[in-house]
Amino acid sequence: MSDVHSLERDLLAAIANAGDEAALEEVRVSALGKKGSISELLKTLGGMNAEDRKQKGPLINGLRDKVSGAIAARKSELALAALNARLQAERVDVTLPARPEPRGSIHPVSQVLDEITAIFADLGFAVAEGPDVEFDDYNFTKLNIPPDHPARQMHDTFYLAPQADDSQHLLRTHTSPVQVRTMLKQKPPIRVIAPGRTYRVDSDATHTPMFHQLEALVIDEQTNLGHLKWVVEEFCKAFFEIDTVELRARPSFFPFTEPSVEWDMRCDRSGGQTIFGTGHDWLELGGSGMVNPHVLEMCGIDPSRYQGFAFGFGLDRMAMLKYGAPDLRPFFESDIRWLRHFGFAALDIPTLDGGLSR
Ligand code: FA5
Repeated sequence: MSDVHSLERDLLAAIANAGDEAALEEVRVSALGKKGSISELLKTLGGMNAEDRKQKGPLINGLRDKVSGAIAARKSELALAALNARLQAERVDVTLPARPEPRGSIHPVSQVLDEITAIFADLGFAVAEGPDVEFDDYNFTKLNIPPDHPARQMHDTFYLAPQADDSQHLLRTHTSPVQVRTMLKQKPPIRVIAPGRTYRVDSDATHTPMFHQLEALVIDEQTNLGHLKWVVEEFCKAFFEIDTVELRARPSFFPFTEPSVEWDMRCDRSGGQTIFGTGHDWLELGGSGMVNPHVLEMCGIDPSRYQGFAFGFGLDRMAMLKYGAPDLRPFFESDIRWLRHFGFAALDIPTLDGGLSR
């Protein structure tokens, strides 16, 4: 029976050395397959006499059971090892960010523009647009600033070469011509904002040749200065993300509004940082007023029936104030370090419910 014992030793060693399931299967077939070494031994039992069979039967059957058991055990060992190797290879570090940080960012002016649009949409205003290259007539004359009016001097205008028909084009010096465009094509009630690019020959820490304004226009039958104040107040609360604001109205002059009012908002600059809503300082917001009846008339709206208000604020100035940028010029210099510092995450879209600036 030494051949049974040596076969057992050889087979158990081969099973232990099988490095993967394919090698193990080879050992199984060589031992327990149709022509395998153990199957051949089992076949010899039939030709034995009863005495030999009684003696060798349990030995050979025992060998078969032992080898089958060893194969099954090795098989699950190999399966576990394969699984562990796969888990190791496919390991995911869940502490890593899901995707790389986006590399671009939203410019503070675009951010402020989105914030303002969200605020005014909530107040029921539509967004109106006009071109950057504007007619002199819309930028000035229909706003009650005729060709020889001194107010033209204050606008430091970029003029384009005169047209063949002698009409004059210019880069709009304010967003107020969008008032004209809106009134010429839309009948009251009118409730629009017109944010956009504007141009003046001007450059210092708080003035740039290209800048942005936010225009608002409301025309209806009963609209009055109280409504104007309320809208400015609600806008400031939402924009500066504070619960109370205190406004100061200063008399002013614009040819296209009568009376005209400049608005300041209470703030505190004592600590070197601007805190909105409290304190002893005032922050300038911009100009406004009741639309001059003469402008309504020139834009085809009956001033005996309709009246309304308009305001025009500096949008870049508002971005400077809200986000603490001390100088306006870098806004338009495309310095990547400035943009990284003052930019906003691309997917944080400002909404009133979700938060404007987060
Ligand atoms: C106007 O332009 C009027 N159209 C505003 C208005 C509209 C009044 C409707 C009444 C009714 P003003 O020239 O003051 O007004 O300019 C408005 C704002 O634009 C200023 O308060 C300032 O914040 C901003 N601004 C003016 N010039 C520049 C500039 N060069 N760079 C940056 N911001 C400027």
